[in-house]
Amino acid sequence: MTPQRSDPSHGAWAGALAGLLALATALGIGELVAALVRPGASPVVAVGETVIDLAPATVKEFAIRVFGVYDKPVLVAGILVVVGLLAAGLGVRARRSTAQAVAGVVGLGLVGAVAAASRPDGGPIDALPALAGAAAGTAALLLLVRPLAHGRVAGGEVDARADATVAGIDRREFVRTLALRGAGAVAVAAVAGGAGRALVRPRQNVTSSRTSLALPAPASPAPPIPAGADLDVPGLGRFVTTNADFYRVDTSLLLPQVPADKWTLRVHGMVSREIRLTYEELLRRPMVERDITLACVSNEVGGPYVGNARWLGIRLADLLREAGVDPRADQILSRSADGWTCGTPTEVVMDGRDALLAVAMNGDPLPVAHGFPARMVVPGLYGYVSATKWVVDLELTRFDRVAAYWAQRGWAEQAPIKTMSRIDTPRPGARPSAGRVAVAGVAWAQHRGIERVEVRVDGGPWRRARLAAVPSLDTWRQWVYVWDATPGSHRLEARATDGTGRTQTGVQRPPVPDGATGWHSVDVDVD
Ligand SMILES: Nc1nc2c(c(=O)[nH]1)N[C@H]1C(S)=C(S)[C@@H](COP(=O)(O)O)O[C@H]1N2
Ligand SMILES: [Mo]
Repeated sequence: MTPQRSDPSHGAWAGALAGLLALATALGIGELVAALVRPGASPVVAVGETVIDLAPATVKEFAIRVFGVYDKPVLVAGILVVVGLLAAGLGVRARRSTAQAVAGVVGLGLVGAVAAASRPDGGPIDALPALAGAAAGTAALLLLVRPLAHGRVAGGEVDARADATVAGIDRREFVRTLALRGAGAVAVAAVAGGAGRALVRPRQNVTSSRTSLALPAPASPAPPIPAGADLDVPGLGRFVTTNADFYRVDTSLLLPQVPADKWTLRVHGMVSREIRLTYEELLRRPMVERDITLACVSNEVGGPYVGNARWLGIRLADLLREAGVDPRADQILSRSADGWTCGTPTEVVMDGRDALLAVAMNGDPLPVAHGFPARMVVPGLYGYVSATKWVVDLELTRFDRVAAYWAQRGWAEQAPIKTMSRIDTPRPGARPSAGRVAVAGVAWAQHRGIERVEVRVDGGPWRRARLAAVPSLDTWRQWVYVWDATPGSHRLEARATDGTGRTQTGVQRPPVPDGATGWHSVDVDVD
């Protein structure tokens, strides 16, 4: 039979839909095969993590600032939109040239395959999910567009009526065929994707490993948190950040799931004795418990990426002394289960501060999102140069030999935390009543301590805030200033002075490359 003249728009929509259904099939099969190979080999996860790795520092900073903790869902959604558009385009193309469309699907599959196989924790076999997905996607696309390519339906109503005898039957048959095949594609996608998820969940889940753990009592308990560490000012957070409220920053789309009984830490490189530590051996060591405030270098002035918790762990310095560190090894290159790396100055870890290999956070085994089963915590250094989560490897090396993950991407090699203060209340745009208004917040300069916080109104003289008590130099410190507010618009600013007597600079600088500077300011309208 002769192909009919087609109404291009109708056929195009059907082609685009076919492309999207083929993509859904490919992704579903990809998830299923990834569940069998390695969850991180999921094409979407692998491409997403590759995008994160390739994104320049400024883009990462932008994403964190604009999307905050939702940066990852936004990334995944963005990838799906881009791939969805490509797939729709290939579907449209397939009506004219199935060869070109198939080449496009194979190309997309190869991108996913290369991304998965080249992940730091990946290998050649990780290419399988994307390749299987591409094969399934190709089959689905061919099944769906064959009728379109033959031009039977493309005409839709108009053409069908134009040739009532044949097309009337053809069209109904065509619609039925297409609907059946489309439903088939949806079913394959849903069943395969769902099965993939279901298979991954129990294997991925280290919950039982976490909850069955008995944490040892600390040989060196944390100094008690003094009464008055919490100023109890409404609008001011608690001195201890709960695990649920603690900020999370990392490069992984799929949290590494490392059961405690599978975990080992290798200490090697420029050492005289290599060490391999199991989790059981780790827990048998004398534990130190400390309150330490963690801060992210990406935090804007006034931003939320800082938190304070009680950590339990062993001293990294003890472990390194046992390994016998070569004095020329100025960098501890730590590596996580998912291949992220972090360079910490050996000197800082060895200088007597409470640099920990931590297993617990606020009395619970580390939450998976915060590094279960073990992570590093070093008071005084930004997280990206000190706080490796899911840590499995410590290599003693030199800064002039290896650059860690963020150092390769334009962030500073070394990054001590900058003295910072934040106004938590009143909030920007608040409308307090005239009279006594509590201006309160937190300030931090880990391991140097906060000696003074000052507040000024409308650029006037700096006034001292009252400081809360703290258990050590390694935590943030709450502060409050009682302001006699007068009606009208006002600007509040705060600045801190650390234990060495140095005052926070007012020069405004962005987080890249080694942490934001400037004074936090809040504008309010007093009624
Ligand atoms: N494995 C791994 N550890 C990591 C990161 C990461 O991307 N991967 N990010 C670091 C950064 S930039 C910070 S600020 C802290 C944040 O720790 P948190 O998520 O527990 O708050 O973790 C650090 N440890
Ligand atoms: Mo960070």
